[in-house]
Amino acid sequence: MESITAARKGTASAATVAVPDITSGGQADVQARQETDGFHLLIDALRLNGIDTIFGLPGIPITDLTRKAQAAGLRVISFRHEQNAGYAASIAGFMTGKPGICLTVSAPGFLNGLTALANATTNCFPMILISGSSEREVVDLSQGDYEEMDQLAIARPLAKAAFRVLHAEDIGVGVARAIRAAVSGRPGGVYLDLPAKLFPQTMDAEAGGKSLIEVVDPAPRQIPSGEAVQRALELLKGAAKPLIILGKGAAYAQADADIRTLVEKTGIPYLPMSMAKGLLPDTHEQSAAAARSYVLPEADVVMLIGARLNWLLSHGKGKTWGGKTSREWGGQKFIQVDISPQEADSNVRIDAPVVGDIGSCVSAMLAGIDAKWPKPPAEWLNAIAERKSRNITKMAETLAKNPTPMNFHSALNVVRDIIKANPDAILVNEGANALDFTRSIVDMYKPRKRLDVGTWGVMGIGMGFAIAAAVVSGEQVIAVEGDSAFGFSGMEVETICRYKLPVCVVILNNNGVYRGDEVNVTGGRDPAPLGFTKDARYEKLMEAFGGVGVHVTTPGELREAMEVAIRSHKPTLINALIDEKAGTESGRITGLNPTAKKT
Ligand code: OXT
Ligand code: ADP
Ligand code: MG
Repeated sequence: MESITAARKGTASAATVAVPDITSGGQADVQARQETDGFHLLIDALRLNGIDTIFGLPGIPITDLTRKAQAAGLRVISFRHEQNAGYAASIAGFMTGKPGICLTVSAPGFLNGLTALANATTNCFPMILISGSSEREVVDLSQGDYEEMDQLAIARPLAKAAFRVLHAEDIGVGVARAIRAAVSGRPGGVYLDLPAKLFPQTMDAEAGGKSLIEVVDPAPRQIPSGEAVQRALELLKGAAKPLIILGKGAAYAQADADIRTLVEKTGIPYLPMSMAKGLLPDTHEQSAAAARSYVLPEADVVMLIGARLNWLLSHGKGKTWGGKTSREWGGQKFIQVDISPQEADSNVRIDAPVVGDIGSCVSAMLAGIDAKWPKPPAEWLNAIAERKSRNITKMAETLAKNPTPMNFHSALNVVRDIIKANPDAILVNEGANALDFTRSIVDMYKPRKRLDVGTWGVMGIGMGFAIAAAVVSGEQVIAVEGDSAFGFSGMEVETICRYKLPVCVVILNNNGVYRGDEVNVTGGRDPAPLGFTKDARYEKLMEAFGGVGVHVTTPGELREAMEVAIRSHKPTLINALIDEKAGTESGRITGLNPTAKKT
């Protein structure tokens, strides 16, 4: 804590504290230094703001930064590919509300991290990508520097904000601006460009300490207007078939108790978006998840809390919503609770926007809901209950089957039981069928426990999310992965083993993208584009690094392997063989996949 206290007092930064520098080990470094440098100022600035973990990958010019950060007490999680470190940082941001930090080397490392930064911005996750970069003078004259690239210009359109720091005395301001931009208002990805020359720049330690900023109130509450709240409540009260949709913004807001009270006090059925599952337990009697295709077109007033009317909600119109054609409005009235004032009317008319942070908005609404609040008409609730029970019965019948070979349902029935018995475990999920079946089969019981492909449906989040979830929470992580999805980040099982993380990866292995039974129609020697090596032994990858690998072909074997993994907390990879004919093309979103006319 010395450096934090010192920096707060504006006296000296970590570099001035008389401790041996374990990285260079020389006597010269053991003396009490009067100067500080860019390395130490950056570390101090992060620590001062409560950042305790860096996800990254070392190399020129940030190698020494990773060592010094670790020496200063930060947790440095070193990955095998920057994209995975970036995804880890972004989901750490979602889970904690503090910006997740990803650290990369210049040009190629930066670009590897950039996909994750763009994904963070798209998903409204707070993250800061800090990247070393090459020399401005050389880059700007295109003189061919080592890893030359104008990184700031490239990051700017993909980030919520982007900054470059050229002078050591500006590091405090740069970090403060990055933190504020990442977490205030609608959260997002921020880029911080640090040219190589900045790190060894020295300055007087006392002045350096004083230059740092401890950000006060980084994500200020945004109180909604009374008028907006009143308008929303009136619309909701008058509804015959009201519906609440909870999105990942509601999960992020960490207003769990108030959101639950709002749902329960009003008695309105709710639909959780994928990463909002568990905000209220999926088994809650007001959950309409099992009647999704009934409630969307039938509802007359829909209140969105932290969910956008994007493709995942069919843009609020079309047949999903009861429109006569694929583009027509279904007639619903919408209330939208969101921190972004620009979100309303993005797809259809929003009759009652409530702009503010969800915590403040929900508590303001609760203040206007008393014991006399009318419960939704019984007719509406009964109709939903009937649809739900029909779907749940159908699902139970399917789950009870035990086909050979194992299919998605029989495997996920096991995962469903395991999560029920371990509700604190965090479920990471990606794939197409492996994603869609898991979402509807595996109930979640607690908030922010389901982490998945999000707004972009991006493959590759798997191991990065799993690592961050384990690091941030210390809880058991279960990653349910399609075999294709796993391939995007599979090498990080080494990272999982190196840091001894309690991660159990379950690969639902159907030998390919969507299914594994396609053949090359030409009869040629190359395999079909969607098929993978048959019966690949993914579990050996985990064994190669000292983890536990298990090959299973039945639900019984899967159950036992998962139970052992959870008891032992050891890094485990279970390669679960699934019927290669079981999946459908693109899973539940086949309709988005254009196909050529048959010839
Ligand atoms: O009401 P109805 O009757 O309709 O029923 C619904 C619910 O009511 C019911 N339900 C229940 N019934 C009973 N009990 C309970 N508890 C219950 N709960 C629900 O179930 C149904 C379904 O409910 P759901 O899911 O809520 O409803 P629906 O209609 O599906 O919701 C619509 C959506 C849009 C909200 C939902 O479908 C959704 O969230 N979808 C997300 C889809 C998505 O993002 N997919 C991932 C991308 S696919 C593709 O792009 C892939 N790629 C290309 C690629 C990507 N993505 N990224 C990169 C970097 N490169 C390439 C690739 C390569 S996927 C992929 C790999 C695939 O291969 P894998 O091997 O990894 O995976 P496999 O497919 O397994 O082989
Ligand atoms: P989902 O994919 O679950 O539907 P989206 O990512 O589409 O969710 O929507 C999340 C929404 O939540 C965004 O519009 C974002 O502005 C909003 N949001 C995020 N955090 C907050 C917050 N603390 N308060 C209010 N709105 C928030
Ligand atoms: Mg597959």
